[in-house]
Amino acid sequence: MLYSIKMRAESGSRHISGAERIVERREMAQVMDALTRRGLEHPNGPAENVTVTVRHITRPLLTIQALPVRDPKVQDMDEARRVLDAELRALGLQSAPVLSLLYGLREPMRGAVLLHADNLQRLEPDQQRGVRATCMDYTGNSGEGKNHFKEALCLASKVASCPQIIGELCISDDPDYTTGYFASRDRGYVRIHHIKASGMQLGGRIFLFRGEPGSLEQCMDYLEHQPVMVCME
Ligand code: WAQ
Ligand code: MG
Ligand code: MG
Ligand code: MG
Repeated sequence: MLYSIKMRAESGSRHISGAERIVERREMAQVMDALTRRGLEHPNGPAENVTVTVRHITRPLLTIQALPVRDPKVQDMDEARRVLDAELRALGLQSAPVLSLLYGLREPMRGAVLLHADNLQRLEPDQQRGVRATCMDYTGNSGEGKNHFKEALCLASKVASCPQIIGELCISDDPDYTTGYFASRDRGYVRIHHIKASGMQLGGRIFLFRGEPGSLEQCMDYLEHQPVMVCME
């Protein structure tokens, strides 16, 4: 029997941090404790409340491979911009409007912008919240500490496996974490150092949607509810 355990930490209405695991019954107490501590001790805190939710998983699990990782040399924000430009243009997108949306996200969102790749319309039902990619974990996760890279690779691998998502852009909302990424099935997970200046509260994600109009529901259902285990091998 498997359980989804999700943690979110808030201060008033401000989102501070979130994390999740998929675990067996015997691991539950220890994982709940670790996630609760993480919510309380987050650098964007202090958190006023931490909510931990446990849900029995009923849908069949999907197991996927982690995206291959690329780590191009990027030494400043100009070079980061050029890498982002090139990745977006390779998808047939104009990069300027997408990047100004990404860098213009000033209100902290819990989820991502879901952006139609061709008409650049925002598709999230709730633009303040955004769309969450949840219900994923690594096979054999030891749960040791917070690792931005590993957690992002898990999320990005799930998101890239969604048939209607052609790419993802991410900037951490942690002020001192200045490495972000672009990810897609074709290009893999492209780490982008210096995606933002150190000390900036700025952060956010954009999922790029391309699909039949009727497939939007399916896409959001997959991102939010399909349990996915990610293999590192
Ligand atoms: N689903 C969708 N969007 C999310 C989710 C989620 N589960 N979690 C966070 N977001 C959005 C939200 O708007 C956050 O403000 C933003 O993404 C950034 O989230 O290779 O730490 O958790 O070293 O701050 C990248 C690692 C780390 C790069 C990303 O994101 C590397 C990170 P954060
Ligand atoms: Mg977060
Ligand atoms: Mg996170
Ligand atoms: Mg964060």
